[in-house]
Amino acid sequence: MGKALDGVRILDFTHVQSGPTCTQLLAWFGADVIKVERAGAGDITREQLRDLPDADSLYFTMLNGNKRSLTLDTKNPQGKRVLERMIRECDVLVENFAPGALDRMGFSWEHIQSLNPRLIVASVKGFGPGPYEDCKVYENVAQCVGGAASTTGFDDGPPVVSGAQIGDSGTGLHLALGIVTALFQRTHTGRGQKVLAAMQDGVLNLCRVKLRDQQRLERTGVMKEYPQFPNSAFGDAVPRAGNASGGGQPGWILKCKGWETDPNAYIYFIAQAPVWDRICKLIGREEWIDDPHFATPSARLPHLKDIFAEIEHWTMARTKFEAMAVLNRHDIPCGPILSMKEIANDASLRASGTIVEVEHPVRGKYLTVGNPIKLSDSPTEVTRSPMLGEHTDEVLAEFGYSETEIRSLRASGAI
Ligand code: CAO
Repeated sequence: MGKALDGVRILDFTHVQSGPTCTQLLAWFGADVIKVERAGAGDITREQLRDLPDADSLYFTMLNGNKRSLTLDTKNPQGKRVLERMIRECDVLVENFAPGALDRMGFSWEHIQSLNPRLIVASVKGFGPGPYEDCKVYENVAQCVGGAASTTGFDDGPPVVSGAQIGDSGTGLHLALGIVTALFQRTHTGRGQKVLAAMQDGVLNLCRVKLRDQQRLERTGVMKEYPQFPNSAFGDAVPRAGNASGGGQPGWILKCKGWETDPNAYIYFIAQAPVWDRICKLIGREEWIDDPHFATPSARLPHLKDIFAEIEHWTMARTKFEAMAVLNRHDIPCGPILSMKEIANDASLRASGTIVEVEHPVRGKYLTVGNPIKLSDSPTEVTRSPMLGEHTDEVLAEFGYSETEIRSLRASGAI
């Protein structure tokens, strides 16, 4: 079966996490992703957080599957000529260098356009245009400047960053959408274009409910679904909301059996309005169904702490999986807090291809995430990450270089 992006050739100058997530997604959809790395060095993550002495790290292998690796020194005069030839024949160039690096290499937008006006040039940067546009940015910086950190954590503690890599992988997702959209537009216009995904913008896009709440707060001075209500005062900016549910359905994380020794023996419980009567019956508080202090969602808001404390008596008598089974029978939305160990061993995630085991020539078997987006006509087969320069000769041959020319490029230090 063919793949959605069959025939799309991508020149992949990405490194670390944000850009590689984007190009790995495109590779999963069938694009030919040629990862360009410096000989002898490669993507810095190949050697970061190594768990095996001489094997590419899991950091690298889990972000670069389904790609080919070509070594090329783009600051070497002959390397520059190779890059020019590749630009003429590729569809997309993706990069997440520090601001200005592509220009410093001699590949300005104007130069690239003169070589191939159909090329889409896609970039991740920390910030969009403005006072910080020249700054380098990593994941947690993006979470801090995009509104995630100030709104995550508990009210009486400092800002907290999330384990979800919304700055890097989140921006990679945004960029991938920008690229396929630009490819679609090119089918009408015949022209390439620049695609920019700034990490600050990507994080803010994922935090839009907090920008919503900022405006609600400014208008009304209070947000009744936040745990600060009704006992603490609100300031002038959206506060940290602990584990309160962001939407109109109140939720909280509750202890389950074993919480004293297991840090993940908890469940997220949503006191959804349509099933309020079932919740009351289940926890033995049937009188709350008609009690005017508890009967309606707005009446319940000032008592959420007490309500969840009562529900917690019920959850603490069960394991998180027992609680989940019973709650689901009653159609009450909930979610056990799953550890990474539990997720790694989850049979259904493996069966669906969301967690995949692949074989690597140096490190042996390793687990990686598979494509979280399933297309019925474009199935994803996850393959291992490439060794540094594994495909240099193969790729150069496809771009018309003879064996003699490849030997001479190697002698010059260009590849
Ligand atoms: N041949 C020759 N030179 C190459 C090359 C190649 N194949 N690949 C990279 N280089 C050069 C670049 O041209 C650059 O040279 P100059 O500094 O002379 O312009 C140099 O290598 C370093 O590239 P860099 O600036 O991107 O790398 P860094 O380690 O200094 O910064 C990072 C890393 C991530 C902070 C920066 O790239 C960045 O801010 N990127 C944008 C935001 C981003 O994606 N951040 C997420 C990273 S994941 O947490």
